[in-house]
Amino acid sequence: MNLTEKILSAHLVGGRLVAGEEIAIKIDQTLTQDSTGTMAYLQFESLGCDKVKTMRSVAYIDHNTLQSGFENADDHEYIRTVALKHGVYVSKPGNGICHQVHLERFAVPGLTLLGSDSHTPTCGGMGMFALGAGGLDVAVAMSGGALHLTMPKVVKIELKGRLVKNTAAKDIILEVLRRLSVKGGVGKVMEYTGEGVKTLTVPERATITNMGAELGATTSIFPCDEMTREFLKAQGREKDYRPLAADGDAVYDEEIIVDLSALRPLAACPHSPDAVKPVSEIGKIKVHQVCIGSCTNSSYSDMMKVAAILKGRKVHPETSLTISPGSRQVLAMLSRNGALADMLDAGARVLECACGPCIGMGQSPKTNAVSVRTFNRNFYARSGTASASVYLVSPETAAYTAIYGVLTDPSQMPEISIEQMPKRFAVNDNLILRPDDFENTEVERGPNIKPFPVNTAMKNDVEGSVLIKCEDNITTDHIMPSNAKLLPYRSNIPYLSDYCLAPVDPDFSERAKKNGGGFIVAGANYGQGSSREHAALVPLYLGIKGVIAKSFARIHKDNLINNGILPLVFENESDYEKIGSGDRLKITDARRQIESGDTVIVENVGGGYKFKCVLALSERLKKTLLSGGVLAANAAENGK
Ligand code: MIC
Ligand code: SF4
Repeated sequence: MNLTEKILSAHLVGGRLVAGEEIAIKIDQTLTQDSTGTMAYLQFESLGCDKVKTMRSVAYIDHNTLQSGFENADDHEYIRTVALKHGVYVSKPGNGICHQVHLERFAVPGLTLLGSDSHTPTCGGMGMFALGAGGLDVAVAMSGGALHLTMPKVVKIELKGRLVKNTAAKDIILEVLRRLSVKGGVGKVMEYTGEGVKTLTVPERATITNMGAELGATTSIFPCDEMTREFLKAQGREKDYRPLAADGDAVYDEEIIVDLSALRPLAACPHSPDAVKPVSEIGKIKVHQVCIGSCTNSSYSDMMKVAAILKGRKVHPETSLTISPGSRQVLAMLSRNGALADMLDAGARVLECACGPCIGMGQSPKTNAVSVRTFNRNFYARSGTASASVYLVSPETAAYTAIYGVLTDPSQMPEISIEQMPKRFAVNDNLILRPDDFENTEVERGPNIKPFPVNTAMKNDVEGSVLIKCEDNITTDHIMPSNAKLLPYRSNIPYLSDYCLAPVDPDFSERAKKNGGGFIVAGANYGQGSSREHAALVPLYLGIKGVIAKSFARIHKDNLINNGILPLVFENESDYEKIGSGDRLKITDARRQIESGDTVIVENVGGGYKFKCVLALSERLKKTLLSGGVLAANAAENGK
């Protein structure tokens, strides 16, 4: 068996491990973060479960730590109290980014982890089967329910050789993105093997599994070996170690070979993580801002490399450099060993250990700026400045770029050598609250916590106008933008609804409201990126009945179904060309059509023609969809 099959077979509670079939697996651990967490816990409460049923559930507060008004502080307090009351650990603001902290303190090889954040696969770097999902799926898992998913294909990524001077783990995943694209991983697990694996530390592996999310992959995973033991030991958690690897004769659906020694520093160009080119080919473009951090590249060794490059040098006078260490553990170590002083002396602006600029929480660049970041996403307008051009690179490339003020190829610079793995990390868990210590916590709901919309059972005839026709690769950052102005309203769906699809068409929301809802038409890979369920809840609030696309990203498709919105796929892509914004669509006898097959006939009423869409779902998912989503189905079952 490959490693995926080994872990899945140990967690299987329904179905068979056959690619394309629906399976159900037991979830051992969950994580939430604050911007998806409020919804997840509101939904968890509505499921009526007293204490979480998982081995470990953790609520992180890491995304919106600006607290620019009471709204955000209300969200934090709701999360803290609701989590502790129900047996969930709380990682307080300042403790770090959920994925970095989870890797350090909670990840256990061989277990399953479900997180309400698309980069949950980060812990695959430690041999966990870790998946991102919408808040509702995480709420169900916390209440003891299984996770249902389509059994993915398993891709073997064989790493050969070792990285050469100043080339990094980030360049490995950028190379995979260059080859496979942002849709190349949909329906697949990326399983890393080969002699090159042994040369990579756990944080380096985590950089790779983290950005596997940008491939659209279900998850990515590394074996658990002596490197993993060393990391766990340095975290004081050696007892969690167990060796794990694919069998020598394991079978895979696809195979890819990456020769590490042939890799050179790469960059993802605007506005997509797969628009990858060698840094040397892009050339020495002028750079106004450099941001180092995010859950992709904020580990201790990443920071030590940056500090080593900055030591004794100066940030270019026309460039701003920000650094956000991934966790308080990392920052504390940098402050003790002098690396922090090297960063400050060079002119870096050191930010809080949080997501920060990665989700547009501050540091929006100036008009038409070039911003070079060690992050994982450079989607259009995500930085908060629509005219900015964002490039994604390794910490080495970013640090040299900050010094020279132009995009700089680090392989042309002197070799940096740092201690890759400290013998002992500075473990201090006093920002993690244990639910056992807070048994009698009362849930506090400030005025920012608003009820969320729940759909009703699907009508027999589903009708509406096409409200918008979008291109390929629409991200959830397009559907429901997130930035410093909007993030405080993650628990206020009516407020957010005014901004739905605004980066594509600022009038969309008004049109949807005027029409009393309708359909969204889209190209391929609709809903890629974030797991935010708000990209389904807000359209639901606006009366969206269905999305007709060439294809969908996994998490967003699940979120649509969970909320009773039809995710239809054009059977013939030529029908995408024919359809126009404003066309009136009708699905006659929708319930019967969905129940009886895998396709649905849609009538373009004005156009006078019909076309076929694919809706190949399991019986369980069809039932959920027809009931109006998971919570509506639950309420119907309980006779509410
Ligand atoms: C992101 O990187 O886009 C986020 C913000 O972490 C999201 C979650 C969210 O929208 O709150 C994600 O990746 O799932
Ligand atoms: Fe936070 Fe950015 Fe990572 Fe999302 S991708 S979890 S916003 S650091």
